Amino acid sequence: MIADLSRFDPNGVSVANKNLFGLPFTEENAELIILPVPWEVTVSFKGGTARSPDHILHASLQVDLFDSQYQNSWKKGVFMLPVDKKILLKNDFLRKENELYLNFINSGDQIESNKFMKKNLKEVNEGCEQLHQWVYEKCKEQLDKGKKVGVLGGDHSVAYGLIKALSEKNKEFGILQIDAHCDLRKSFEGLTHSHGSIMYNVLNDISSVTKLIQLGIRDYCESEWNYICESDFRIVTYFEKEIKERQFEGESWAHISDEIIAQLPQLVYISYDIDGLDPKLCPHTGTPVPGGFEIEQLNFLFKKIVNSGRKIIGFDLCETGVSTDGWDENVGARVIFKMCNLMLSEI
Ligand SMILES: [Mn+2]
Repeated sequence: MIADLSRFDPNGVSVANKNLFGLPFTEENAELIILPVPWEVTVSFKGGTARSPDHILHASLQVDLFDSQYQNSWKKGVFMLPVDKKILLKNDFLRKENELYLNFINSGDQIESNKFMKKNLKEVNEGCEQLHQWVYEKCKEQLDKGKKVGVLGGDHSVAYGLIKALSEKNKEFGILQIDAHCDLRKSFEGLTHSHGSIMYNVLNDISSVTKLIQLGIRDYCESEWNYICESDFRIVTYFEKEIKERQFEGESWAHISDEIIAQLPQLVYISYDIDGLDPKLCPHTGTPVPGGFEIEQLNFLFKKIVNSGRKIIGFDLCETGVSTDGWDENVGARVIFKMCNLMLSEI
């Protein structure tokens, strides 16, 4: 089914119609479906990202639809599914349980001696597994219909279900991860599905992911470093320090971008943790770290990926915070607009 755009004025003011960017599409006629996942159960520092999909939806009405690079992309249709209130309620409940648990172990107490806390941890871990399964099923349902899919978090763990669903349709693909953190912890304080473990879990469970390229990493631990070194180049990490130093020595970002792209397979999934950007662009993200990318720096790289003939098969945008002045959401809306355009582009 093709949407009738004859009555839609892309130059006009966007109308709040419950769809991203006020676009006039439905679940049936949109080529790209965005699944919002209001989930941040394992977040240990600043909360809020579970509510960012609704905030980004609101902020997205301010985004101009004209993208000089990809002028026709949005016309293929983007539709964001409604935020599932049951998932949000479950998130709120389990996040509290997790807080109790983290406070308990952070005060030095031993979990083995406390039945209640043991049960608590089990519930959190099981809840996260159920969430993965839910995301997987939702994404699979859309992929089976021939749709393209992007996920909007929530914390970074929400990407797992989409990557798993894509692995059943694509024998071999690479992940390009934008992040301040490696997210390669085997488990974090007993939490097997922590946002800090997402890429460890993906690599451990999903063999179709033949390459993980990480960009902008600037906060990581020794075990993550060792894991990368022992990965036999399945993981290639461009630490922020290394990128900046190469640039200080006079190397261009264009040159570094080409080097990154040459290592990517034909099919690419982009995992965009917004904390990979300079925190001035995401001050209310869960775990901000000084440094980071400018938006255009990444858009330049993404354009080169598309121009290289590689195909973007899916993406997630995660960890966007919620702010009183709407700034984080404003940035998030602009980032997801570009991601949609890239995914729907034809070169
Ligand atoms: Mn992350």
